[in-house]
Amino acid sequence: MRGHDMARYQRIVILTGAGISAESGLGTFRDKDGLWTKVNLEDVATPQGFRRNPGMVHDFYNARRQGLRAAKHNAAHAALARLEAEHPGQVLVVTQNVDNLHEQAGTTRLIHMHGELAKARCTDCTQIMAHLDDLDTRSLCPSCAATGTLRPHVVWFGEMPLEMEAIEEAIEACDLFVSIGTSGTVYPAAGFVAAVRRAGLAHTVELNLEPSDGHSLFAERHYGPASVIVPAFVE
Ligand code: BV8
Repeated sequence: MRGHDMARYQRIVILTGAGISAESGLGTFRDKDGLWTKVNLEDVATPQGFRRNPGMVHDFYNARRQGLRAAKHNAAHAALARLEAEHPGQVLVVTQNVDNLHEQAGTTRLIHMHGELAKARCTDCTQIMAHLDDLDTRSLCPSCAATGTLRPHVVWFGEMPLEMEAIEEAIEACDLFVSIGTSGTVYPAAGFVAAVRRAGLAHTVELNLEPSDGHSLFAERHYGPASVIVPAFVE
């Protein structure tokens, strides 16, 4: 693939999914061996599952926090951080990932629409706090006089993703939309490319290991490992 003349674009929105972190050793969700083939998502990634069995949900996220503590960003995250450095204020990364590999690579204009594994939130007062240590059912909120308990600061199925207004605004105004390492199965993120097309302003690109569910909606597509195709695309 030839590199793109990225100088043509002034408002770049990049949507990332689990595939960008796969080569950093963090499992994806729906691939063969993906997380959702090992656990039932209704049990561990819904508010109902947490109400039924909070201990099991904490175990699931504690194991993923442990993976995160060891994980290093890869060449794809690094390429996006360089892109932002070269186009200050013009690149917004919207990630569905709860890992922290974009910030580790140096990306600063970043929205974590599905929350962050390295944070916890009080079930009572909703205060959000940095928390990369394990959580359990006795983890108390330090800010509401220790009456509330903590939950992972992640968006579960049936909950509203974060910062949707800012995302929708960026999507409607962008002139380049690039989707990286996502299967295009979880809404509302899976609907972003259609929204970009409705706005009619942007070139649309899919970079993934294989065609996603919505691949035919992208004007340009490249397939291969993110660590290879993302640097090739942005440089
Ligand atoms: C909402 C966070 C509104 C925590 C996650 C029909 C029935 C029932 C429900 C729905 C429905 N239609 C829509 C819904 C709603 C639902 C939904 O979309 N369900 C789907 C499954 C049908 N969505 C929601 O509930 C969302 N909220 O709609 O709110 C609302 C609210 C209240 C009341 C009314 C309305 C909330 C969704 C958030 C879910 N949270 N998890 C956690 O991580 O534990 S989702 C989970 O999937 C992950 O977070 C992940 O980010 C997300 C997307 O997955 P991907 O990142 O795409 O990963 P995946 O494994 O699927 O794909 C990986 C891709 O990478 C593959 O294509 C693969 O080929 C590629 N790849 C692999 N290796 C590489 C690679 N690419 C490049 N290089 C490689 N090396």
